[in-house]
Amino acid sequence: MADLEKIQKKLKHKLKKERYQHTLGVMYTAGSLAMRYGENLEEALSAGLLHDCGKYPSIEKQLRQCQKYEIRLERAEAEVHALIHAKLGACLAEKKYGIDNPRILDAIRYHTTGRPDMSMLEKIIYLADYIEPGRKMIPGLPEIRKLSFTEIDQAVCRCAEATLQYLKHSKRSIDPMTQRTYEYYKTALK
Ligand code: DGI
Ligand code: FE
Ligand code: FE
Ligand code: FE
Repeated sequence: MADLEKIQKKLKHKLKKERYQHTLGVMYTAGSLAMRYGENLEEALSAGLLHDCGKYPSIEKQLRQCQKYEIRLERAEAEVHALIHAKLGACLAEKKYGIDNPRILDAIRYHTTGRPDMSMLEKIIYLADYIEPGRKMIPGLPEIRKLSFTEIDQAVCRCAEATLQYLKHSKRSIDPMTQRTYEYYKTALK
């Protein structure tokens, strides 16, 4: 636990106030889901706390840091700025926050797009990010919140579907992984 507190202090300085508040919301929500599904509590708290640690610098700086750490971004990824912080975050969690647990690093890496056949910890972070108490209310959110604690795969499917709808509606480019996450969970539930 001492480690978690240390990381918390460091992040509080780095992140903007709202982002830090969101981070705490995700940490505690991930903790609750870990209790529900019998996952390792400390791993869930750590992954929740660090999931957006790649988000503190500006996009320009995020891109520079990716170069510095030799993180390979597909062209589409470099163009879709919302996705950079997930890969960068996994790298910074390892290099700057001393996390060497690959389960935690993958949960950070895939928290924005999800991926097919996620581990329980990956699903927990993907959903906690979406449902934490500080998220502004959007249609369907109360149901996804409830589903997260009852039918986690259905919750993932609904979350991916809602994200795709939002991206289409706002005419943003869709990363293939975001699409694949939805397809996988839609098919898995049939
Ligand atoms: O970092 P957060 O804001 O807490 O949450 P996040 O990492 O899940 O990022 C959410 C944003 O990323 C949200 O506005 C949807 C967007 N996103 C997810 N998949 C894609 C995407 N944006 C684009 N353009 N393309 C995607 O495939
Ligand atoms: Fe994020
Ligand atoms: Fe998300
Ligand atoms: Fe987040």
